[in-house]
Parts: sequence; C-alpha cells; structure tokens
Amino acid sequence: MTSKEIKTLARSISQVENSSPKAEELLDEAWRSGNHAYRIGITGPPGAGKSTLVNCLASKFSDSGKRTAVISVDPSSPFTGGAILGDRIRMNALSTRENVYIRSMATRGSLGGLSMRTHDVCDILDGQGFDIILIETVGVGQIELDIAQAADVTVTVLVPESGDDIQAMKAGIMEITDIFVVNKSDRHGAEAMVLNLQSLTKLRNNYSTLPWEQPVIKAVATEEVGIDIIFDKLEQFEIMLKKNDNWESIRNERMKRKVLQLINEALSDSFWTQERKKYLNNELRLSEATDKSPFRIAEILLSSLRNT
Ligand SMILES: Nc1nc2c(ncn2[C@@H]2O[C@H](COP(=O)(O)OP(=O)(O)O)[C@@H](O)[C@H]2O)c(=O)[nH]1
Ligand SMILES: [Mg+2]
Repeated sequence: MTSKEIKTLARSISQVENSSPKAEELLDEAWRSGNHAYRIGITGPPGAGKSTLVNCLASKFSDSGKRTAVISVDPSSPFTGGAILGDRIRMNALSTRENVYIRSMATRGSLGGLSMRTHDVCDILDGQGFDIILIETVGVGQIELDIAQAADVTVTVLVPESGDDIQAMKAGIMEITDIFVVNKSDRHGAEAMVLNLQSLTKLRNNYSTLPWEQPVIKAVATEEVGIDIIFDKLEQFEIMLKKNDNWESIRNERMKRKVLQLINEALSDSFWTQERKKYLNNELRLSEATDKSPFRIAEILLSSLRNT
C-alpha cells in the first residue's frame, strides 16, 4: 500500500470507530464490494502469545501473496507500542511490509460497542480487498467470545499453565474454538496440557455440525515452532467451509445481524422523542412516592405509540 492509501484507510476506520456521519456511507460501500476476506479470530488469556502468533501468521500469509490485515483488540499490544522491546521490533518489521496493514482498536467505551465496532472495522477492511483479516482479542470473557464469533474460524491460544483458564472459560471455549494452540510449549507441562485438551475435544467432538475435529497444536511462537501446522489447519478449515456452503451461510448470517442492528437502532432513535424521554425522567423522579414499575412505565410509553 502507498502511504496515501494507508492514510485513507486509517481515516475510514477512525470514522467508523467514532460513528462519524460519514461512517454509514463508508460501511455501505464496503459491504457492496466486500465479503471475500477470510476472517481469523485469535483469542485466549493475556500473555499467552497471541500477538506473537499473529505476527508469525501474518508474515506467512503475506509471504504467500495474500493481502493481510491485523486488528488487535488488546491494550497491551506490542503492535501499538506496549510490551517489551524485542517483541516490538518483531512486530514493526511486519508493519513495513507492502501487503500488510495493522490496526489496534481502542478499548474505551462500552464492551458491546467495542464488539460492534470491531465487526464494522472488519467490514471496512474486507471492502478494501484484504484476503486475510486476523483479529486478536485479549481475554476470555463473553465479549471476546462475541468478537471471536464474528470470525470464520477461531483459534484459542493457551499455555501449559492454562488449566484454570479452561475452567473459567469452559462455558464457551469448547464451542467456539476450531483450532487449539498450546503455546509456550518450551515450558514444563505442555504435553499434559495437550492431552487434557485432546480428551476434552474428544468428549465434545460434536461441538458443531461441521465435519471438523478440533486439532490441538503445540507451538513456540517466539521460535516459530508449530506455525506451519497452524497455517495448514487454517487453510484446511477454509476449504472445508467453502466445500460445505458454510462460507456462504456465515456471510448471510452476518448480513442478517447487521440488518437487525440497523433496524433496532432506527426504531429506538425514532421512539425516543424529547417528549418520551421527559416522561420517563419524570416518572423516575416520582417513582419513590408511587407504586410504579418498569413494566408499567414501558407499557404507558408504548401505548403512546399506538395513539399516534
Ligand atoms: N517462552 C516463550 N515465550 C513466548 C512464547 N510466545 C510468546 N512469548 C513471550 O510471551 C510474552 C507475551 O506474548 P504476547 O504475544 O504479547 O502475548 P498476548 O498477550 O497473548 O498477545 C512476550 O514477551 C513473548 O515474547 C513462547 O512460545 N515461549
Ligand atoms: Mg497481544
């Protein structure tokens, strides 16, 4: 990309992130030309080596001629100047590549908003013709699961000591993960962790309707060990999605979610007139003295909809 193209793209993304008036037009344009990129979610606990892994994978995709974008939703990201010098140098080398674009997302604001903005930024990048979008999300909470699910494939990165993390994550982790990576397997306990995960995946091998068994891959991201295997699995997964029409249905589902969101927002905006807001605030002020409930207030507000 030329520096001018990079600047234009960065500005578009900022406009989407800030919901500026131009955002809608930009997103509309992106949707019309996009939806071809392979979206890869990388999730897992802080410090597991997600950024290091993303760095390796992005280099490989870039080497294979793919236009590659990285979105990092991680405040401590080495991509943006957090972290230690050695990590930063590695990531900087990536950012100078001609076919690579790196962007980190601000984590300010509501988490729900963050997940929505991340989807929108993916759409913008997709519209710009990127082949690969790598999305790094830190942590293992519900919102990360949300963001990870926006991807076509989800890689969960754990480390030999992640036993407790699995416990904490177990609600969603087996369902959303397509590929497990046990990173830092230069450390003690990697083999036990792999076996542990393998037995869990066997128990749940009907985790989805896809003809796919969740692989558990050992890696040492700092030494680029295991990267080729992860890369191959990602390719196999993409081929599998396309062969089974899941590629298409994921995109239809995404389009549907976006339409629902737009309708919800439009209805809510038009509903909350000054008058109704005033009524609500007034009721709240009075509520101590009366026996009003939220159901009753909502019912009265909605009934004004029928009367107009
Ligand atoms: N020993 C070892 N250290 C690693 C490995 N992968 C990453 N690291 C280091 O672990 C730290 C955290 O890595 P990072 O990629 O920022 O983790 P993230 O928080 O999951 O994105 C960094 O200092 C890395 O250099 C690995 O496989 N083995
Ligand atoms: Mg990181």
